[in-house]
Amino acid sequence: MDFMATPPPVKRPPVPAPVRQPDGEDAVVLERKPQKTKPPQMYQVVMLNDDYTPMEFVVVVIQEFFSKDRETATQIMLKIHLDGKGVCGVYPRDIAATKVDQVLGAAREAGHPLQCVSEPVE
Ligand code: TYC
Repeated sequence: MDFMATPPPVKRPPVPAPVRQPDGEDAVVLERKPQKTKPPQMYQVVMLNDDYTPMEFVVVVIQEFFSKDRETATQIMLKIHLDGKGVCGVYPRDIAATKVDQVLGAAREAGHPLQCVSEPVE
C-alpha cells in the first residue's frame, strides 16, 4: 500500500463579494498581497585561536570545509592567530551548524583543541 502525505491546507484570502459596475456588470477585484518572504537569517562560522593547533592544520581545515584556496585560507588563519578569532564563511543556519560539526570532528580526530562556533550575522 502506498501512502501519500496529505498536503497542508492552502491559505487563501476570502474572495470579495462582486460589486456592481456602472455598466451594470458585476465585477470581483482581487488585490495582490505584497510578498512577505524574508531572506533567511544567515550565520557566520567563527573560528577561535588557541596555542596548540598547528597553523597548517587550520589552513587545511579552512580549505577543505570552507572551499577557500590556499592563499585565502592562510590569510584567514593568520587573522585568527593575530586577532583571536575570524570568520571562515557565512551560511544559512543548518549549513553553518554542519560546518561547525565538521571542523570539531576533524579537530577531535586529529587530537587538536581547535574551537569554532556559529553566530547570527548582525
Ligand atoms: N595559534 C596557533 C599556533 O600558533 C595557530 C592557530 C590559528 C590555531 C588559528 C587556531 O583557529 C586557529 N599554532
